[in-house]
Amino acid sequence: MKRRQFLKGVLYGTGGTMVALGGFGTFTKLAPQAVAAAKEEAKTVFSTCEMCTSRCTVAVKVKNDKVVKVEGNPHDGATAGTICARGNAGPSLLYDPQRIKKPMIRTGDRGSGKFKEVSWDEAYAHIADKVKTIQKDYGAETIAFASRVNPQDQFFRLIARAIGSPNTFSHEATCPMSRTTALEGTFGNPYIGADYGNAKYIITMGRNFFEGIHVPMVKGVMKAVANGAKLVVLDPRFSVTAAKGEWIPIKGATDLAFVMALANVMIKENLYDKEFLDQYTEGFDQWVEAVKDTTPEWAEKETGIPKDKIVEIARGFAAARPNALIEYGWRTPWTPNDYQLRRAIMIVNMMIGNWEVPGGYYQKKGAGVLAAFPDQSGYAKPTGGGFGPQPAAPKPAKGRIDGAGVKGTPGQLIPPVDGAVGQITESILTGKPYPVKGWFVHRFNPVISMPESDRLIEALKKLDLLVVCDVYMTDAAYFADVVLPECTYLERYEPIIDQSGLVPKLQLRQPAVPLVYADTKPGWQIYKELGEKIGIGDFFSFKDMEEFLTRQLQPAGLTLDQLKEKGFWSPAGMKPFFMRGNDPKAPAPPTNAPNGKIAIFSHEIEEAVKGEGIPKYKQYPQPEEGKFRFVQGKVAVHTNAGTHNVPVLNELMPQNSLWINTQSAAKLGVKDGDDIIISSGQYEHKGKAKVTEGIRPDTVFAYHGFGRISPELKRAYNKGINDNKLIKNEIGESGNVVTSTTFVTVRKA
Ligand SMILES: Nc1nc2c(c(=O)[nH]1)N[C@H]1C(S)=C(S)[C@@H](COP(=O)(O)OP(=O)(O)OC[C@H]3O[C@@H](n4cnc5c(=O)[nH]c(N)nc54)[C@H](O)[C@@H]3O)O[C@H]1N2
Ligand SMILES: Nc1nc2c(c(=O)[nH]1)N[C@H]1C(S)=C(S)[C@@H](COP(=O)(O)OP(=O)(O)OC[C@H]3O[C@@H](n4cnc5c(=O)[nH]c(N)nc54)[C@H](O)[C@@H]3O)O[C@H]1N2
Ligand code: SF4
Ligand SMILES: [Mo]
Repeated sequence: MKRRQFLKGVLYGTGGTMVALGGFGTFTKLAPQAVAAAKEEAKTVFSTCEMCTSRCTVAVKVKNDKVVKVEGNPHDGATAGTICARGNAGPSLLYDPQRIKKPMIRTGDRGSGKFKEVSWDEAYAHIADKVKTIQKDYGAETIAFASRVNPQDQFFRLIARAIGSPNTFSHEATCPMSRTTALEGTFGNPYIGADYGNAKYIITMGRNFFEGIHVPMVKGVMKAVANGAKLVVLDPRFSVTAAKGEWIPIKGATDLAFVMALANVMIKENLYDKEFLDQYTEGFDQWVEAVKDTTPEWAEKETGIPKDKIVEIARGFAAARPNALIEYGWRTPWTPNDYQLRRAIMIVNMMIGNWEVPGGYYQKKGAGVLAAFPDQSGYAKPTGGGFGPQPAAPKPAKGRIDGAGVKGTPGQLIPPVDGAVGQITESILTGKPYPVKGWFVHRFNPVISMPESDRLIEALKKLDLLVVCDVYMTDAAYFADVVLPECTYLERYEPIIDQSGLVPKLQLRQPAVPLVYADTKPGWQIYKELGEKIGIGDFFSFKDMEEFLTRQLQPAGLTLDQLKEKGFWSPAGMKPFFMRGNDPKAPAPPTNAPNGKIAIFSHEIEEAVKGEGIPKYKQYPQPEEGKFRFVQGKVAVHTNAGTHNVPVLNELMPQNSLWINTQSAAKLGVKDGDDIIISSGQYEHKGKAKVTEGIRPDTVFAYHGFGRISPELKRAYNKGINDNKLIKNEIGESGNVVTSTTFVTVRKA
């Protein structure tokens, strides 16, 4: 098999993937079931994957109430019926005997690992009791709620609303928050997508499409590359994406200098779309002023990229206008002011007018957006809420601990639906602005996912109540008072998932099989029953998910049975809708930003922090001799900190190692595979070295999510490096964590 085909199979797993993966000896364990299924007809249940939050559509093959295989959904053009290796591993999670099977209450000290199994009723009663005590002694606002964004958030967050806590958080500060802040400040909303498939020139700053997988995006970028698009990859290390394009090993934390130099060249050489800027944007003059001195010569010193290369990229990018894009990033917490990098990226994008045209950026086409276009509005199907009438919620007695969303203050940069989740640790430990006493955690593993694991654990030990709902006894669950076992995504319904892009798309998650472990429950049921026990049951005014989903679909004129047919709904016959299409003069409303113009100068950001309305370069330190910048990223066969204990994925990759450049390693006397100690000064971690040419000499890299702390994750426990043990808990300017500014030293163990 050619290397390219092989990699394609391994990374993107199709029906044919099993063959490729069989080479690892891992999936052969599933083979007897798969063979049996092939002989006798398996039924197909169309649903949505949750092995990561890309949430691809899937076809689940079920035989005698057993999942025998998960495949891509052949009806879905966006994935072309493919899924990745992790999506394939769904059954391995479903049938893992190490899943938590019953609710548990802690019996020993926090971190002692001593728990007893209890009934759901006992678990709810214990939580309700503690909630009431905290409410009485300290106020409901001292109970924080944090989850990884998921369709069941509406049930989880309803507990907070109904008891009167404003402190709800998502994981987003660890992930795309700077991008969200940038998009809101520029376009008035973050629901902006990119049409990779039709792009002729793609520049990506770190965004690693082929390891940080989202199948429709992977398909788009592969299509573009296959059609001859240029792919320029700026990354301090040689990622799989870099291997598919031109690798530019940029110095970490300097990307903004590169982007501002592109703008400088494009303005000097008149390589931008003046008409577009006049018609659709405001504040370009201020940008011209901001980049007048950010020359390629200057940027070469900052970024380490030769000036001629910067000029070449600027010209190549502009020549492909408007069907070209600088990728806006996904995990975007490189530096404290990362949001200004994302702003600058979008400004340079707008300089070539790549807005609402093929190969450019676009407003996602949900029902609300389509409704404004008479020739498209027929395709719009607005969904509704699933709850019945709601009682009035108590007004929180205090504001949020992170000041998110407060106008006229720096907190305005922090999207309040997500919040600066790093502030929870700080408020527990410092009591500022007021202490956090209770913490509910759903589908989120802060101990591994948030910086400074040791400090976070210290904080968890101070809580009066920690409730964790997960499918495993994770590193966070290990310190909890009460652990609630959710069933997996293959066993439950969830609210409608809106995945609209250039066309509307409503996805369904539905149970493929009955509960594997009878004492696990879906999240919606857990929070409904807990709400009833706490005395806020009136808020959960729906009987079950069939009723909830039916209410959601009713305004759209759709039924649950219709969604079950293919697992999703998209309007038949609708073509990808670009508001401007190929007509550069189209009088389309481009954005819902204030003033109806794309905000190159952002009044909102200026209102939050004076002087920041236009991005300006901030220089961050570079590592001195003997130190390395520590960066991290995704690997194709694992998800964040979520899959390292899933049997087949653990077998594929049980641990990580620290990438270190060949010359740097030689100076330290470190050889490939050596045991090493990595030190941040404050914290140390043991690990193994991977000596490679594929990284800058001043940088080291580790795949994220390893080095697990909970001994109950029996396969993943203590294997590899937990990056967040080494990184400080710093809250960036838009509420983001900061993961690319830590310096470490490395020595032989
Ligand atoms: N297989 C797989 N797919 C996933 C996930 C997964 O865990 N596994 N997770 C999903 C999620 S939640 C997300 S957010 C996306 C993330 O997908 P991506 O945004 O692509 O994120 P990462 O892989 O974290 O980071 C990509 C690269 O950033 C580089 N980098 C670090 N610092 C800098 C810097 O200062 N400048 C530049 N230019 N580069 C830098 C790193 O070396 C790394 O190679 O992937 C999603 N898809
Ligand atoms: N230093 C550093 N830190 C990082 C990153 C990095 O690259 N470097 N990556 C960051 C990124 S991009 C992200 S998105 C975050 C991700 O971090 P998290 O938001 O914590 O997400 P995951 O690790 O994907 O999954 C969290 C938990 O969900 C559980 N889970 C899985 N399925 C279910 C389910 O059906 N129900 C329930 N209740 N639980 C379930 C998993 O077992 C896991 O414990 O981490 C971030 N942290
Ligand atoms: S990218 Fe892979 S793991 Fe993530 S939702 Fe899609 S198939 Fe599932
Ligand atoms: Mo993420």
